[in-house]
Amino acid sequence: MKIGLLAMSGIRAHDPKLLALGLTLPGFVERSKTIASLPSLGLLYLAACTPDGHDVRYFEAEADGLEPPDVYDCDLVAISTFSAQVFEAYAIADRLRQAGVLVAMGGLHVSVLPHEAAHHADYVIVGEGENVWPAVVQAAARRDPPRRFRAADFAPVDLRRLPVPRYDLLQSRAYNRFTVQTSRGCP
Ligand code: B12
Repeated sequence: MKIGLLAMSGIRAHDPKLLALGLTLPGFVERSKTIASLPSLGLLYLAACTPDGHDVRYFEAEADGLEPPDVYDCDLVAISTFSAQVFEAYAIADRLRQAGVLVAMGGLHVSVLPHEAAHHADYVIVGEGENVWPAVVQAAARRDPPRRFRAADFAPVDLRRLPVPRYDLLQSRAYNRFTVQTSRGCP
């Protein structure tokens, strides 16, 4: 399968009432061009945990709310989103599914509101993705009907055994920094 990993890039935090008052936060927006150029560590971990035999690519949806056209070449697209970008992520997921692309969604927001995400994704993942992801890929390869996956039903993630995130997938974009992970809190 062709698997696309789609991160929601750019800063979306905004308050319509403050914007209407003229509080456009130019300094924050300028600074955000730097801080928002971090790649999604979660998706790079998933890439590293993808079973062999699949073609994996990393994409970013910019703050214009549009997805890169190449994601439509994928059989499965995994979207990671926080709450700030979740409605854009759902809109992208809806368009992808309409085009016949399978969509998996995970991350903090989706983990808290999986029933909401289930309206927009074929496969909704609750919790840490690494040990669940191979099962999601298998389900997509079989084109299984929509379902929810819970990390709690799989072996707990052992940080000492995690592979190195697939930073090598980030070739086309000039990132100024990369994140690394030293510990995890309560799953
Ligand atoms: C790094 C970081 C950033 C980076 C993000 C870089 C990026 N491209 O991902 C930057 C600096 C850009 C950023 C910005 C913001 N952030 Co921030 N950030 C973090 C931070 C410190 C670490 C995130 C991380 O990398 N975690 C490690 C990875 C491995 O974990 P993960 O992403 O959760 O992924 C795992 C699972 O969730 C799951 N998973 C995730 N996605 C998917 C998808 C699929 C398909 C599957 C199967 C599984 C899966 O599997 C992964 C591996 O286990 C967290 C705090 C934290 N400790 O998590 C806050 C945090 C995520 N940020 C937060 C916030 C509020 C923001 C901002 C809105 C702040 C602001 N006011 O502007 C902005 C929003 C930016 C935007 N695009 O809109 C909140 C989010 C709260 C929420 N409910 O959404 C957090 C939790 C901090 C907090 N407690 O307030 N942030």
